[in-house]
Amino acid sequence: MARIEFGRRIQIARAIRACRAAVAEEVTTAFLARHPDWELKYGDRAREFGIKDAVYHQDFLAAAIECGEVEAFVDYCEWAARMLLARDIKPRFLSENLTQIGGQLNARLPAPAADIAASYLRRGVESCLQGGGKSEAEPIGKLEQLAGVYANAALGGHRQAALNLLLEAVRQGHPVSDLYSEVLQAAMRRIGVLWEQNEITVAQEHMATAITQFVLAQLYPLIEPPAQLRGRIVVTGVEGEFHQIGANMVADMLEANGWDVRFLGTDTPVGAVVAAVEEHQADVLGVSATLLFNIPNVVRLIDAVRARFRGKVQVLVGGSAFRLAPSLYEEIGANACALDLKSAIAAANGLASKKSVLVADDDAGVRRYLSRILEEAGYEVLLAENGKEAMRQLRAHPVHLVLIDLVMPEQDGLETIPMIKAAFPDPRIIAISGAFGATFLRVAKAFGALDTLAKPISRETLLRRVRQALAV
Ligand code: B12
Repeated sequence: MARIEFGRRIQIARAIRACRAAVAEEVTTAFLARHPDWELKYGDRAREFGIKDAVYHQDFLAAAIECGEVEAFVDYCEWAARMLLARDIKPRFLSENLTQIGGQLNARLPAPAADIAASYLRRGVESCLQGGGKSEAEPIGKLEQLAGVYANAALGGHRQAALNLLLEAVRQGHPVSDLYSEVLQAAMRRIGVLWEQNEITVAQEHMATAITQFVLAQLYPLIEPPAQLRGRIVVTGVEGEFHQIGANMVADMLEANGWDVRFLGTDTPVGAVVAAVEEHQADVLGVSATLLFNIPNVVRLIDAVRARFRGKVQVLVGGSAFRLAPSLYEEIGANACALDLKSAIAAANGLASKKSVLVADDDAGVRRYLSRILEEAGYEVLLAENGKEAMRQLRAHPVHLVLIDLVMPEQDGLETIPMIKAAFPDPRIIAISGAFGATFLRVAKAFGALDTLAKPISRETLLRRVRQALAV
């Protein structure tokens, strides 16, 4: 299926959210009428939980559609099937509910939206009927055994013992960053699976989480930040998100890498995050989201940050919500995305070194359009209205990439490209030209342009090709 445009996906997700409560009521009432034994077995909770679950299924459905990733919904259905099975509820009941939700949405949404929802629900039903697959497996690291012992200590409520295990590992020379990812993260994921499989109580999970937060706070003073400052960053979990440990680890490790960090914890309201970014004069905002259905809040936050600071503040997103939606961050206007501790630090460090792009075009409207998109994406933009001015700018500033129009007065692009190549070895060149410029663009490549773009140029294409050119 062709990828549906982001704006359209948001509309479909909104339409689902708008009717999810009514759909949940209908589906649960019909379900209990078909299975009267459920009310006998579970009493009033049958209805209460039925409605809650049906809302939940639709929240994930809407979020997966918004992300444009059917696999994200499949992942959710597999997880839900495993969860229910561990509580003696067969996956066929889940698939029955999903099918009924499909029927209700079909009656309430306009046909194209209903078809999309139906295609996601079909995949979800297939996956849960196959039994829900395996729980998330943690890659086996060298500290795996320690992670197991730590998880047991935390689940047993042995706070001091849990801390001692890690302090001993520090004494043995293990870097704190390895202990964060290979022991604490691995243990928390293991604890998640045990909770999913109904093998531990919610109280045990809460206790283990509290112990891990305590241990993190004891390890933090052992971090020695370098003297040189890389930049200023605010890190927060998005509004609605209660998972905090991942963002906390990222904040600590950024500090260990020379960032001046303000960590806001999690579930921070959009306005408060914007105010904190302003107060801290942050170069970067790091946003954490674990649950897929919190993505709309990430979108709201990024929109607010863009409205207030335009491209001055770069946005780095991360957390499990992005695991199955690798290209989502670009669509929602973030500058980078990372899914684990090491790549989070690498991505933030990458954002710290702003890349500069020179846009040379004689059309003021085109210069404005391209520079707005590039600035919002975090690039520093220089402008020139002909080849001569472009050469002057290149002599005055370090430039990583030149976007150059081929037909310009005074000195055109075809003449300027070989001059740039001869005088400046560094900048990559992307030649741009109007609809009839295909031949010009071919010649531009022969003259040394790395890539070419025919106008009109969409935001997505521009950002993708600029990023590709800068990565060479
Ligand atoms: C502890 C926990 C909770 C605690 C969190 C408390 C706290 N103070 O943090 C509480 C009890 C609040 C909780 C609640 C819920 N939870 Co919970 N929870 C967990 C658990 C066991 C551990 C989370 C954790 O700390 N992981 C370790 C950290 C280090 O990993 P991480 O968050 O992924 O972070 C890393 C990366 O993602 C990345 N990263 C993270 N943030 C950022 C930010 C930036 C900027 C960058 C660049 C990178 C980045 O780097 C981090 C380090 O490598 C997970 C299991 C799991 N697999 O994680 C379930 C889990 C996430 N929870 C789950 C669920 C379902 C829930 C609830 C819906 C349960 C319920 N019915 O109430 C609620 C939802 C609450 C909400 N609205 O947010 C499911 C999610 C399933 C799914 N399909 O989405 C999981 C996977 C458990 C499971 N296996 O079933 N939970």
